[in-house]
Formats: sequence, structure tokens, C-alpha cells
Amino acid sequence: MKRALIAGITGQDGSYLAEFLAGKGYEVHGIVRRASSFNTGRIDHLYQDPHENKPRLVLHYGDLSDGTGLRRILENVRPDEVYNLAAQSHVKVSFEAPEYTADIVASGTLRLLEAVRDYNDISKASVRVYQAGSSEMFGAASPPQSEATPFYPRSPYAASKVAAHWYALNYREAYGMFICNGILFNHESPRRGETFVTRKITRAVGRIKHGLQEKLFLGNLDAKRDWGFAGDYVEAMCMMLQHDKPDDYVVATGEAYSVQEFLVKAFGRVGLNWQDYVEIDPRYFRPTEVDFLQGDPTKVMTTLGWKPRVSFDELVNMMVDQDLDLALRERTLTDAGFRRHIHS
Ligand code: NAP
Ligand code: F7E
Repeated sequence: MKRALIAGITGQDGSYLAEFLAGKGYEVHGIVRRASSFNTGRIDHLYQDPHENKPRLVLHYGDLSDGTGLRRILENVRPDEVYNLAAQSHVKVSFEAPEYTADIVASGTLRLLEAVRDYNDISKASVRVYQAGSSEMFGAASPPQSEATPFYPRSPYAASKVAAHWYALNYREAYGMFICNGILFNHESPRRGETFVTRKITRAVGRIKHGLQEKLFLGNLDAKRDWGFAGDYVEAMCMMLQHDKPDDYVVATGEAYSVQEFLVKAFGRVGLNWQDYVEIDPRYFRPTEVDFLQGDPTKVMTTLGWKPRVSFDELVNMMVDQDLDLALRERTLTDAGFRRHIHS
């Protein structure tokens, strides 16, 4: 039985990856940050009481700011594969918290790589590492972007991901470590954080339809993104680590749509016209914007045989349908006298 350690297991991707690996028979371990409120909602359905039987999912408290803790977790878990998905992953927030973003996204990756390097030396193991890179690293570079496209980061988040990418590549070359950089374009799902634009839109569609919200405030509607389904993308992460040699791969659908096109589809799903509800609020503009991301996934398709299963229309419908259900439950609670406040 293989053992995987996932940093960032409580996030959107971490939850899908944990499900996917558990389904393939892995023993899955995850690093969870201590928080004052529960942050395991996305993985609660996978969790079994560790006192009752041999658990397939084991959680460990840790943080990418704490290198000693990471080393201890590695020594305890003795993983075959490590997936580094942990990050302050919000681009707009990274302009407000640049040092913190750099500490976790760039230096945090370095801490984890150092811990794996030393663990490999001490235990004579060869742990395989996946590093979660991002299409944001391409930033202002013209589409379509492939592995050969030079990086041009446009935010503290993106610059930190570029640093992490090069740390990973350097550790592969310097120490012969098996490390893959996945350069993933935007991927969404019903589990997407509620402040990312797709989920913010689908949450609003559900709440507007059920009379819980009147307006949706957004920023730049002209930005174009290559949006795929997160459940498809975590499979590519695992496939990279099963290949015979470590390499870097762009993962994308190859299609791009604007935020406005997403709005048309999402509101159209429930028979509404987005223009009746959306207002522009400059607070959501970014000091430097990434205008157009469209990936070229030829390499991951031909080398690893990966391809996306969920289309753009299916993705929008899946997210809207789930958020309609969520809003209906919220409506029921509101009507019964309970109020639930959600800020997106
Ligand atoms: P996400 O939902 O924001 O999840 C991020 C995860 O990192 C969460 O589990 C979070 O824990 C954890 N985390 C944050 N700060 C941490 C710290 N200091 N120490 C340890 N863990 C920490 O992000 P995602 O969408 O799943 O993305 C996964 C990874 O892929 C991220 O690295 C992201 O930057 C990258 N990426 C995402 C996309 C995309 O479109 N989704 C595309 C390209 C790359 P809490 O739950 O406690 O907050
Ligand atoms: O913005 C525009 C915004 O925050 C998409 C992260 O997972 O993918 C994600 O980063 C676009 C931008 O995602 C609002 O200006 C308009 O052009 O959903 P987003 P992102 O910045 O592309 C990459 C690949 C990652 O690696 C990141 O971790 O939508 N936009 N109005 C808005 N965006 C937000 N969030 N909120 C708005 O109101």
C-alpha cells in the first residue's frame, strides 16, 4: 500500500486528491493548520475515528511556516509521495498580505523541499514530490501558454509561485530528487472557495434565485481564464508522480472564457439575465491584472494520457445546481427564523 502526504488537504484540491488517492488504495495523510474554527469541512466525509479501526486518512497538525514540524511529520508518516498544495492561494489577497504570501508559497515550499531532502538522505528513501504551480506564473505572457512560455508574474502570489517552481526545479537538478511541477490553469468545483470569482457567481445565482440576495458586486468582467474541473486536475497530479521520470507539465482544457461569459451561462441556467443583478465595484480590481490565460495541454495529454472529462458548460451547471440546493437550505433556515451570514 502506498502512502501519500498532502499539504493543503483541507483545500479544494486537497479534498479531491485525498478522495482520489484513497480510492486507489493509498493510505492518505494530511497536514492541517490549527484554526479557532473547524477547517476540515471538505474532508469530513472521508474521516474515520482513528480509535476505531485502521484509518485510511490520518491528519497531522502542521504549517508551512514551521519547518521543524514538517520534518517531524515526514519522519512519522514515511510517505512515498508528497503533494504540496498548501498556499495562501488568493491573488487579490496577496497584494494585501505579500510577505505572508511569500513566506508560505515560496519559503514554505523551500522548507518542505529541505525536509524531504534530509528525510531522503537519512532514510535512503526517494520520496516523489508534486509542487502545485500555477498559470498565474505566466501572467502577462500571451496565450496560448505552454511549458515553453516564459513566466511574467503579475502579483505577489504569482511571483512566489515562480520562486517555488524554480526551487523545485533546482532541487531536482541539484540533488536528483523526483519532483514534478504541475502548472495548473484555473480549476473550479462546487468545493471552490467562495471568494474566487466562479463560486462567488454561482453562490450569488443560488441566493438571488431564492430571494436571499439582490445584487452581486464584481470587478473586471473582461478577464479570460481557462477553467476546468478540479476533480479532473488532481488526477493529473497523481499521474505525474507515476511517470518514469520527473518533469513539468501544463494542465489545462485549452479553452478560455471571460468572466462575463461565465456570468451569462450561470444566470442563464436559472432563467435570469446577469445584467439585472451585477454591479461593478472597483474594490475587486487588482493593481495589476492577468488578462488572458489559455493553456496548451499537449504535453500532459500526449506524455501522460491525461484529458479533462468535464466541459465548461457542465462545470457551470454543476456549480450552479449545487449552489441552488445550498441556497434552498439557507432559505428554509431563514424562513424558520435562523439566519446564516455568508460573506463572499
Ligand atoms: P485552497 O482551496 O485555497 O487550499 C489551500 C490549502 O492550503 C488549504 O488546505 C489551506 O488550509 C492550506 N494552507 C494555507 N496556508 C497554509 C499554511 N500556512 N500552512 C499549511 N497549509 C496552509 O487552494 P486550492 O484551490 O485547493 O489550490 C491548491 C494549490 O494549487 C494551491 O497551492 C494553489 O495555489 C494552487 N493552484 C490552484 C489553482 C486553482 O485554480 N484552484 C490553480 C493553480 C494552482 P486552510 O483550509 O486551513 O485554509
Ligand atoms: O479571479 C476577476 C479577477 O480570483 C479570476 C487561484 O486559484 O487561479 C485562481 O486565481 C478573474 C480575475 O482567480 C472578481 O480579476 C472579477 O481576473 O477567481 P479568481 P485567479 O485570480 O485567476 C489561479 C490559477 C491560481 O493559481 C490561484 O490560486 O476574475 N474577477 N471580479 C474577480 N475575482 C474575484 N476573486 N472576485 C471578484 O469579485
